[in-house]
Amino acid sequence: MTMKLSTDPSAATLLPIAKKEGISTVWDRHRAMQPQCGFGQLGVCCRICWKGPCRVDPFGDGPQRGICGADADTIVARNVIRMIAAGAAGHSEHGRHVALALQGVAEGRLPAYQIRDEAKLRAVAAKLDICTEGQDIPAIAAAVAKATLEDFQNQDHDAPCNWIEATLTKKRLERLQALHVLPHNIDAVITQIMGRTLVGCDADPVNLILGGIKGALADFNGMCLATELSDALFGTPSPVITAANLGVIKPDAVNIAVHGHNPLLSEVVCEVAGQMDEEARKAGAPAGINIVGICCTGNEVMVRHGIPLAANYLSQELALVTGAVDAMVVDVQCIMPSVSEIGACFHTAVITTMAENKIPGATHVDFKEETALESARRIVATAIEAYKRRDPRRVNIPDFKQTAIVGFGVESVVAALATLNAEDPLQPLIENIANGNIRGIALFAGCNSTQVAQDSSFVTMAKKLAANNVLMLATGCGAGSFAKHGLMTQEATLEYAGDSLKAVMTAIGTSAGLNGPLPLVLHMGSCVDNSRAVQVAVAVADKLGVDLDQLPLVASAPEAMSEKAVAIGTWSVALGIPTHLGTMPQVTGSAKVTELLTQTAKDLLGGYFLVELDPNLAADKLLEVIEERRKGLGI
Ligand code: XCC
Repeated sequence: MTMKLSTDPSAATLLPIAKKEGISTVWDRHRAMQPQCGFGQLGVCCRICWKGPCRVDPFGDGPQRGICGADADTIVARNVIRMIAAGAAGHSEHGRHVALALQGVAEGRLPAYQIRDEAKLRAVAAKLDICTEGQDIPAIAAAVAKATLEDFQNQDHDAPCNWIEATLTKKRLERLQALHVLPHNIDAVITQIMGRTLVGCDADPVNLILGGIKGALADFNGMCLATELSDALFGTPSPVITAANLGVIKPDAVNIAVHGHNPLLSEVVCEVAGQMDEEARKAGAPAGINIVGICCTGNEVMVRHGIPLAANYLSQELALVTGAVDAMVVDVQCIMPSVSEIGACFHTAVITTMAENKIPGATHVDFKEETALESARRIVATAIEAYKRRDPRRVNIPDFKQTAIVGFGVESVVAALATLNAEDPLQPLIENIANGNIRGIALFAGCNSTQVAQDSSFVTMAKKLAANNVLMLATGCGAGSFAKHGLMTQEATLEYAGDSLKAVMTAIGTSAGLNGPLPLVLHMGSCVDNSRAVQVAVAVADKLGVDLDQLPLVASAPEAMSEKAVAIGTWSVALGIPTHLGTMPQVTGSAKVTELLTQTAKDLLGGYFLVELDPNLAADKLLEVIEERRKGLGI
């Protein structure tokens, strides 16, 4: 029996075309990979030294220890925390780039950038306890950048990172401090994970997992600073109406897809594209330049500027199969190396931009913040050149796109609520949670995976949770799924929300001037913007005088795939949030590690992993958790 590959209607249109053209996609490669390695799936394959590879026999017949003597518990724990370190490294490096850019702006070295949201910069400074009285904007930016970069440099183990300290509830910080898992320095914590997992180091699975939790919290710290400083530089999201799915690609425009994660490049490309529109028209594209987004770079420019989203992770190759993408500009993370080969089947220029992220066969345009405008001009000019080579007979743009109302940062959620109660904006939200109109809040995050029919688990779970009056937030490719499937619309709220949720969403949306309800799922941004959802939760918890593990709040990554998702899921657990995974985590080869993450964590942290591959059952389980939490609060 063949499994359905994707529930995205664009895939049904484009996969037969890919097949006809002899282009292999992620789904073809998934099929060719079957059966996948059972040892790897269980996490019991160890490749940490060259005496190996070793693997522990899960049935108990063969070897129970690797050559060095490590058992399944040690091997699984080491493997999973190395994934956390990789995820944390990705997000934090992204954060460091943004912090360095802020520093460069403060020093007047980066002509392509400016502080677009001064109020946000001031708010960030206040949050970090930086005195701004009598200081001008460059001075404040310099102080904020300095305090942020300390989180990569501080050598005092007892002094937690500035950002995490400024972000969480007091009770949560105390609880994490007591477990010695508060990070003091992002780089150091990641390095420690790599060091302790070398051959012949930490063999205690509990100690290893605690080290992993610290790494995950370093990931959280990196995300918070990446989100907030990006807002100061590029603007804080506010609700905007846009569109999603491959139908946003235009047949009569020079189409540039921005793909990856870091907004430093895409922001400048968007700006320069506006200036070079006329050149595109002269080259024969009547609609000028059309920027579309893919993955989280797409989410970043979508929530800030309403740039339409063409694809989430699994359909990035299909964007190229439309034959109408003239340039795909990539920065970091989640870029399939196959894109350069597929681009070469068409006229598409696939352009890498980061020195540490190149792809064979792609064109590399080195991107540095100092010369961002020049690089962006080169990229846009390359796209216009490529457009001239486009073969209109090979253009197949699926006629699918959905409206999406996006851009719900903390500030815009609070602003919407303030239209109901200007004095105390959180009060209407809290009241409606307390009286049960909203049963709870679910944060959907994470990727697509070929282990799941694309987008299907997101959509199934969201519809069920909505019917049961759960307020939903989304980021990353989860947000992409909802946008593509029309769940970020007012119509979706009217169609799928339970009666009481619908009434609340309508009251808020109407008073906020949306002429109807809020969209069913609120798009908070990219993967690093999961920190926005935490901020909302912390504000609610503080107001109620409780900690995060008491709130009727759950998280879900129904189609998780990336090491970054492992890091995010783990900090979510560490913050006290029951966290669902809809794909099998590669830890089940160790009963001890599995128990730690799914049960012991509950006592230690209040949060825990809940694994359920069936999205219907997963939604039921999350509803149960929400009710259990409500009971705990006596509401
Ligand atoms: Fe999407 Fe962020 Fe996952 Fe990558 S990791 S597949 S959510 S683009 Ni964040």
